[in-house]
Amino acid sequence: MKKLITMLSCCLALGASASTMLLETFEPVDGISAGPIDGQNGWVVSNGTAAVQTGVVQTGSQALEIDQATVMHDVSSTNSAVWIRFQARISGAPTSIPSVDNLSTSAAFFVNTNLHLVAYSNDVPVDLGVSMPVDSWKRFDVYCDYDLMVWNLSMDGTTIGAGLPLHSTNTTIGSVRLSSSSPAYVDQLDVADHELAAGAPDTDLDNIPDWWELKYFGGITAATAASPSANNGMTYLETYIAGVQPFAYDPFVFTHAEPGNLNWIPQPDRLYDIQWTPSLSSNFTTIATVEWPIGEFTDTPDPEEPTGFYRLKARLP
Ligand SMILES: [Ca+2]
Ligand SMILES: [Ca+2]
Repeated sequence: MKKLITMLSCCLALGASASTMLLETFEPVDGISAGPIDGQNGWVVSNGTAAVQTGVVQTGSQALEIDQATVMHDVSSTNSAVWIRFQARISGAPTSIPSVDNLSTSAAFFVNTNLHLVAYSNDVPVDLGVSMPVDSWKRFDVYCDYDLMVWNLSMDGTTIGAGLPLHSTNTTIGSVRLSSSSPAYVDQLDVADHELAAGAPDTDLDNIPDWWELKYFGGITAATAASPSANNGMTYLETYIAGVQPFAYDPFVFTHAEPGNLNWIPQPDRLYDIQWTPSLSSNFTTIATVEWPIGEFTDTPDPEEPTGFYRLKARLP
């Protein structure tokens, strides 16, 4: 089976995985009850016990506590790229480091006995020189690219491991796994086949996230945002915003199935200005703005101006 793994081991060992394929809040509203997680929402526990509790939470009223156990959830995707985000908190240094011995493991990281974050680069654990604080929630973002066979790891929006070689015999994610040898907490786990909204790590602050620069330019700061792309004169930044290819003609498409009804594929966090003009010799004016995840707009017919032209402008917030 396909496997990508995220091990949170207090040891946070992560091995990563892709629409949202898995969004787990550990909340009652999502069908999770306090108590053992095994068997709830498809979670499987091995090598110990892990339970949902109310004492230590990052968001809402419940979070998962893992203590001497491994927690796993299958995920599946047809996409070769996966974005994973979760909140984690440890309560002390681990007594031992985890073994990551599954050859189909794609990406994994953990906290070592010195509280340093360690990431797997292929089969080799590499100390990232970054400390995991105790008793403090930290947000981790993992980006895995199975085309390039590389992955990125960030903590609280700062990339701490970039372009790490990805060891996998698979072409996409199969599961997410979290384990810990001492009490550790996990909340707000989101696994998706698209960029997750809000806060994608952007090391050079050029508004193009690290994952995109890595994917198309081979390094997390390698793209020059304002340079013209090979796509119809758009800059690289504009191709990223529109969600189109930077190296080939790939127009942003919106369809017009019925009069006044526009449809397009929205990108995370984008705003879309719907602009209109009665004739191409006149300026376009913005008649409405809609926000991701909405990818549709229906105009109200104006009997005074029965014909005209629409334009859609994608932008960042
Ligand atoms: Ca929660
Ligand atoms: Ca950037």
